[in-house]
Amino acid sequence: MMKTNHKPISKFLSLILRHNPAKIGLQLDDNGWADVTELLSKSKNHSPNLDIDLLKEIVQNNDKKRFAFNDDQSKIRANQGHSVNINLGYIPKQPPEFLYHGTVAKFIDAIKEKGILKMSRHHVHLSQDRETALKVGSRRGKPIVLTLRSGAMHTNGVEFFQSDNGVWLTDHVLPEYIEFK
Ligand code: HQG
Repeated sequence: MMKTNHKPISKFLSLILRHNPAKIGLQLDDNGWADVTELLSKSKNHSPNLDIDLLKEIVQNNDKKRFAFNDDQSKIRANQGHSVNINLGYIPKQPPEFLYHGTVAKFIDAIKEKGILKMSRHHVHLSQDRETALKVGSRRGKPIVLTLRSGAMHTNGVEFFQSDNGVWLTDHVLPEYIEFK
């Protein structure tokens, strides 16, 4: 049997649950949760095929575990990547000695000057391994992977968090912690 292409619906859910719930008249609570029944009914015009079974399949099989249900599956939220202001309740966590950031050549001069900024997201997103950072960078062209001295940052008082799907988050990475070779 051919596997359904979930990508358009996953993109639609990312847009609604991370950036623009008002597009379908939905409200997220302070912690980013949307009511599942409401999400489904309000999505009808935009995504007619979306029903509870498909939603469950997407939550379970999404390549990056972008979404999560609460315990009784009455609510859903995005695990990270929001631009709307919500509190995901992350607890600070000690990062590994090194983390990685995938980017492209055209940003390197600005990063040398200002460090890695969160741009339109709530946090700078960092990867646990080079392979993941390569994929992140490839979204924008020929990838460059920067190695970050996250252990030293943490020792010097910078907070890190880890999202439910394993992405490391921090507020800002100063140039002095980045290896540019
Ligand atoms: C760059 C995807 C100029 C930064 C991915 C990046 C990830 C600067 C871009 C997640 C800069 C921001 C996050 C500075 C940083 N000057 N450019 N000072 N500092 N940049 O998309 O890390 O599919 O907001 O290098 O897989 O690329 O959404 O961040 O190129 O996990 O689930 O500014 O998004 O996951 O881009 O990606 P983004 P990102 P999802």
